Amino acid sequence: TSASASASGDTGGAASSITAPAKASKNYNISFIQGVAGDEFYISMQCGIEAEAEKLGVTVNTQGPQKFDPTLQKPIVDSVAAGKPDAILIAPTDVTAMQTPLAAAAAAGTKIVLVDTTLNDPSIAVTGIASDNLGGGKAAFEAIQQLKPEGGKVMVMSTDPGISTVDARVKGFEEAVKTDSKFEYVGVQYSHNDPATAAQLISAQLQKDPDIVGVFAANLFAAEGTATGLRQAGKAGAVSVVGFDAGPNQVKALNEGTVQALVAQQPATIGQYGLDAAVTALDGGTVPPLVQTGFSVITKENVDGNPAIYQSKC
Ligand code: T6T
Repeated sequence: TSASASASGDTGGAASSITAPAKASKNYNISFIQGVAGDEFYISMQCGIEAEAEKLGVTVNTQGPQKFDPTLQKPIVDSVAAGKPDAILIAPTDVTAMQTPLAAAAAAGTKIVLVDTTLNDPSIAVTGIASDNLGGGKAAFEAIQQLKPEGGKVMVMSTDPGISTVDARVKGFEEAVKTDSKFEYVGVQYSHNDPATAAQLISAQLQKDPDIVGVFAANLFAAEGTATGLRQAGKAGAVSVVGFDAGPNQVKALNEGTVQALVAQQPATIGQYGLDAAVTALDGGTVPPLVQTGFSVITKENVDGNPAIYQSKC
């Protein structure tokens, strides 16, 4: 069934992989700037990048802001760019706010590779590598349909507007809900990537709509807070939750029955392809402008030992 283990197939014209070069022609100096530090999605991506860097013989330095916030990420970009690295792999925290700093770094000769999130104008970058986020949002709704075949009210817990990944997931979910008249969409809440805020927002929404049957939590921290809020409201298990991402906390919530399904991305692969793209471009080769990686759906049935679960360290 589609909720047990579906890989995304439709790349909408994007490439689905990047060919790895055998070795870099020299030891390039590459920086990886995460969307936020301490997030298992970006930790797993870092692991993929570092493993590939070792294979190709280049040096990678990783850092990330303390919050998923362009006002904190921009100074990191500016200071990294001032050191004129050969390439920057980055998950921009906002499609608009990160455009100018990254365009400036590109204009100064640093190759930019967008990993996970993108920009309003990604043409300043060598390539952009991301999950099929639109398809992932649709898969999240399909999981809710299976969990609640009788239908009812559903909502989305997102992080912030202006983040390409979660915006695409919300859109994919919303479009899918519209195709099934048994379901009523009560809207999206923005939790600013803060689990405590997500927990507050979910309990407020449950006061307003006590008959909500399903929640799509659009990333790791939205899912964490949604699970907490439902537990506090005594609604854990009664309301079905499908979360994006599969960190240790989400796996715990799945096993406890607070969350029923997880859409797991492939962060290590995104990182690996990002590093491959940077080295290929630095050595004068060409890479596809857009690469889309897949996802899988994890439930209680297939969670044990599932290789798609994110890492907390490499
Ligand atoms: O869902 C991932 C990532 O894809 C998104 O852009 C931001 O949130 C995460 O890092 C999970 O916390």
